[in-house]
Amino acid sequence: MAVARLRSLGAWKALERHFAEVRGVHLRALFAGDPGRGERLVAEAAGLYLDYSKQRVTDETLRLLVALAGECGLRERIDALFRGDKINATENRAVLHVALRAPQGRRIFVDGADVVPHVHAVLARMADFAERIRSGAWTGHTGRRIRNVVNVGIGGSDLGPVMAYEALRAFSARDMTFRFVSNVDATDFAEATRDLDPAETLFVVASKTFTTQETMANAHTARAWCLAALRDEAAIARHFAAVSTNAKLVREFGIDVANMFEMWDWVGGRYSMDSAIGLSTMIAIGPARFREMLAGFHAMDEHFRTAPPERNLPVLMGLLAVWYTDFFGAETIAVLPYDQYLKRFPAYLQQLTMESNGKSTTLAGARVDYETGPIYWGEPGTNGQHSFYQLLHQGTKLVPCDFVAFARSHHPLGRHHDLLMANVFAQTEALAFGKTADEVRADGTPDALVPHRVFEGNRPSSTILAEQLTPAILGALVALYEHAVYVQGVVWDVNPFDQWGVELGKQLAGRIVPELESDAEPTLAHDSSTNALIRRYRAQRRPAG
Ligand code: G6Q
Repeated sequence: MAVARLRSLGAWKALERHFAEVRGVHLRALFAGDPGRGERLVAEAAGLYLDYSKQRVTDETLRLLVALAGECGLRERIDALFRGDKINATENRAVLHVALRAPQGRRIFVDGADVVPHVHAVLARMADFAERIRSGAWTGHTGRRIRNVVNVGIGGSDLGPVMAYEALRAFSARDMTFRFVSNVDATDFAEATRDLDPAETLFVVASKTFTTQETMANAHTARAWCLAALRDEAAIARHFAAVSTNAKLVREFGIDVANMFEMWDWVGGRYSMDSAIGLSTMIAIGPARFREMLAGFHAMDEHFRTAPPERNLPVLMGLLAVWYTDFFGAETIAVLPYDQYLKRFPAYLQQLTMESNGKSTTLAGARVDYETGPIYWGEPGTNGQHSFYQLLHQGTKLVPCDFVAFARSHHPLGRHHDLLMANVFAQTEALAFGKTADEVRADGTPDALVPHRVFEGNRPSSTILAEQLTPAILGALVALYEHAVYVQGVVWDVNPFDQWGVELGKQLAGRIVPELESDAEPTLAHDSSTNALIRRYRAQRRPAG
């Protein structure tokens, strides 16, 4: 029987001993003992500046974490990723999101065929289509130009597109409306389309498999919505495009394959925002900006592939997550973007991180005997400060934080940006250094209140700072997290690229649907709770009388 081996590695054992020595060391002491720490424990790449000096690490911690990565074979695993090896072993697939942003002329092989020319061919087709929509050269069935684009997809076929659209709104065609329908809850479709004119609306049905229940339900509803107004099957060809690997099902749905943009099984859903799944993004920001975004991804890819571990941003961030998860026992990591445009970034990261590393079986099939993927969560600042930051500062849980901020705002209005940035810096400072009882007393605080107003500090954070949120910077930022997740996966010895954990619920729902839809009272053979819930739903779903 396979056995998880991580805890038996020399570097792991050394980290355990080291942790016992440093767990109580306060960031105040680390900074006091090393005046240059704030300028030393930083790294920079692809326009991103990472300050990790406010993390609870010493030089020795970093050395040992890098040694751990070495013992886990990180170098070879990075090479395997970029080579196109079938590192998604449980699905026997290559994992080549890096090929999606490889410049022309790079050669990356899957099963003996260079995939880069295919990537660029699809990008060129997308660019042509996007330009025609944006310029008005492409018209709807009645001859009106397309003003609304609705992306219909879920999971990896939704979260990337919606996050990127929101992030890059400042670069988007402002005379167009972009909406995203994902949930099988009809409210999502109804609210997204209620004020749209079908004659001016294009649906992009984004589904790698073209079988996903939610997306197919929404796509069929979209079709009916379109036909109810336009009353002609021929309209579908003007109002629907598809992104998929499955031409057969796209054709069967009635979408002209001339409007289908291809992707490949070596692109994982949550790693697909710069494949054709990004078609809505490209229509929003235009092909040139889209290419800038890809260049940002690629710059981070190159950094990840070539930089030494101690200066490698994704390696450092991945290892820090391991340090907190497995040694400090931290269960969550907060991602706190101080930019309103990144409001969907935490949700995007939740899929990227948790669907990737929320695993408990090693590649060889053993049950892990250590903690893996932490829970990622967050909200844009400063809103969170007036809500959950209380727990970050004074709660009993250790929550490492990633702050993300930009030197220049797209909206330099009055004092806003200085106020915003003052808050970022203040939060990282308060978390790290806190406020001692003596300092609280010195403010004149009555004795009884002193314990309530003490901030222990020693709460770790990183700050990621960039000049401005541009397409290239967004690309670099997403690639940073993609690769950090890979680093974690390598150490935890899990496959970050499958998602078997989403299957059981799908299967069971498939069995329950007919039980809900049948007219006759079905014979239910679930547990007593599920049976009772189904019965109650059937009894209550029609309004009385
Ligand atoms: C992501 C997952 C998943 C997937 C959705 C949509 O990595 O595989 O979130 O993206 O289930 O799948 P389709 O694109 O096939 O509809």
